[in-house]
Amino acid sequence: MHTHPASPARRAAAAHDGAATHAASPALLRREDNALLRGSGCFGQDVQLADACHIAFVRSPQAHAQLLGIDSNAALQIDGVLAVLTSAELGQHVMPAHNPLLDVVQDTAFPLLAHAQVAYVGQPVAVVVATSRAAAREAAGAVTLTLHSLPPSNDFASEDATTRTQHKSGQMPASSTHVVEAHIRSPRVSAMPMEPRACSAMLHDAEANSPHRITVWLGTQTPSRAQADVARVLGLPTEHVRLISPDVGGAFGAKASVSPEDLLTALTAQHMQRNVQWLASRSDDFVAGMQGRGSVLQGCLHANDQGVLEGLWARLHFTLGAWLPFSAVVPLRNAARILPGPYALTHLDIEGLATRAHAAPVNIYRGAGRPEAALLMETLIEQAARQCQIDPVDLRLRNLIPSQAMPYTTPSGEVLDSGDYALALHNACEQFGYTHARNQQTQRRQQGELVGIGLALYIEPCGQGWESARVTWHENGRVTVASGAPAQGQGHVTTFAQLAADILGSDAANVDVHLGNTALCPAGTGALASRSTAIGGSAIVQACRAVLVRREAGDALPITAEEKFTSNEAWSYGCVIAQMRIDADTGTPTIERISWVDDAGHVLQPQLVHGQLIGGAAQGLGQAMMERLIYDDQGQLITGSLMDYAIPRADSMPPIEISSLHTPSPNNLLGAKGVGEAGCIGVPAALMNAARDALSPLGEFDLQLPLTSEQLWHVLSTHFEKETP
Ligand code: SMO
Repeated sequence: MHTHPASPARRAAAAHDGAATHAASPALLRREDNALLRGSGCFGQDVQLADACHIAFVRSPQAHAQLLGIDSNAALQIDGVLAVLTSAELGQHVMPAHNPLLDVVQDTAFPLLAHAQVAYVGQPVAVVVATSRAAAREAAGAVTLTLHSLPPSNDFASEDATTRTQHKSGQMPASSTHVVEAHIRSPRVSAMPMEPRACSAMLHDAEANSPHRITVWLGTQTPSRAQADVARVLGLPTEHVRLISPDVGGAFGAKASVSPEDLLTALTAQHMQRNVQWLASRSDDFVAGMQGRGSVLQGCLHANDQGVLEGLWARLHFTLGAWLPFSAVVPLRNAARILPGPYALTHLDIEGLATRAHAAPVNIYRGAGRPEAALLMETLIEQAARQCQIDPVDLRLRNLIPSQAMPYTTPSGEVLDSGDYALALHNACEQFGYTHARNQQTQRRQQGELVGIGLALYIEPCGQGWESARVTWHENGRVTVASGAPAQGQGHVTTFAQLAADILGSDAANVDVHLGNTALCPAGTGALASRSTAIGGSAIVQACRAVLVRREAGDALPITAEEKFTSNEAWSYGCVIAQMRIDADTGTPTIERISWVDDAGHVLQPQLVHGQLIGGAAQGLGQAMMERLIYDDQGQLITGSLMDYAIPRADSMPPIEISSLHTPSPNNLLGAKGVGEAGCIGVPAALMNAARDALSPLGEFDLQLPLTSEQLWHVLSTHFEKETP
């Protein structure tokens, strides 16, 4: 069944088989898709406000400089330009505070608009207001800044750590039979939602019969927090702001926290007393959108002669941007707390720190620290297996936390709720045909091919805290579900409607779902950290049950119940096995196939879960194979367009086989766990291990992400030069 594509024709056949496994059956139409596929969705650009003016931002061309002057005269001559606003006109407002999960040292609050100095290329310095978007953009280019350059830092010295975290337990062994080390760089990447950021602000008459003074349309994962942020900057009570997150063309963490441009759109509307619209260009998002990853991961793993792990030492260094979005410290916190992944290892010495640089902000990005933990741990595991000369599957089996130990409290205090890690590994091996594949690998190696098999196990904690839901059973029999968790492509409307219908004994077609609108939905936490079904779904269950209880007690329709559901994290996990061939002459890597077992607990909508897995795998593959943002030593982003920054396309995708386990989580009413981030967590680590395994007959190489043909060619040619002096 698992043939190796020896010829292009057979490779095509294999790819076709794989494509067939992508298509889940039978086809379920998502409620969302009819409108979205026919072009009648409402994305940021589709919000059209009467008599609106448009804005564009004058951005800093330098990474670090004193701002001595802003000359708007030429810009103001351009037809249609209404104003050029600086902090002198709009006031010296600051960005909201960061998430208090980790103590953060931040000397000053960061300004919405630069004044006195600039701290990254792309930082907004002034707002150009015009009657058309084209005029605003043209005029932004005509504003001249007088800057006195200062030396930029691509990493503020570590004495200036913005935040630190540590987990220590047990005694690190003084000596072990086997000690392996890894030093891995996880480059910054762009989240690259298909839809760039967009924000529109509409003013309301004070006399109108409405509590709202302003409505803001913003594609955000956290409408309630954005509503509060806008209100604070405008000096309004929160309830005077209506925030609507319309259809959103992808978010991935990059739209989890407000950006200066979002708040400046609302502020400009208030200042001009006009409706205002802003639409980011792809370039705007490259230079000033929130980026992801960007860390250096060092680790040292001790094992005895039986391959039993005896200790893990790790040092994690995340380089954040010039300012901290709300969730900027979350990746560091996650990476440090979830090491050593699914392994029972009690001797830990883990320290992490985050520093800042004169660069665009870094925030959570699909995985948010979990990929970093998996990358470091799984690379070390396979190095240890090679050094111990134990098969990497066997070595893992000797160290995985057993299912009987669940719930399992890790040395860092995390409580893994449920799961059978060895079963995921076993099933993945079976599905991949592991023994057969290793035999084939041996034969191909004898014929001179460089072919590798890489495994990765991963764990995916999926959010804790609360989410809200309001369920109304109307007199006409229809049901309205309003959730605090909005959607950015996940299909929440489909999932939530079916969920409510099942509990109320109704039909999903009778259920209307409201998301992402602070006027229609209860205040919520938002859609992030793979938590919407587990926590947001449980809130819907709770509200539906409350409605049913009152109905059974004889209450007349309509009946409304609003509930919050609070829970601890549910821990998804899985195992990815990847096979990669590396061309010995050119270094070109070919991912031959990926086999994957994921456990997302109880699954409500298998087809939507499948879509999440495939999408995450594509982004994980992108980070592993091609994506990398590069700043030069002047702090200029030299990969600021899709000409210089590669992202995966449909034809980058190898055949992927996926199967699932369904270990329910005891932590929520649905037994559900998260799934959105799994592909970004497991896939890069498996691909890294496949590449290292492919080259292992030649030696142990310090490969880094992305695994470009250039890097692999360089490693190979350096190696062969040494071999043949
Ligand atoms: S990276 Mo996610 O939006 O927590």
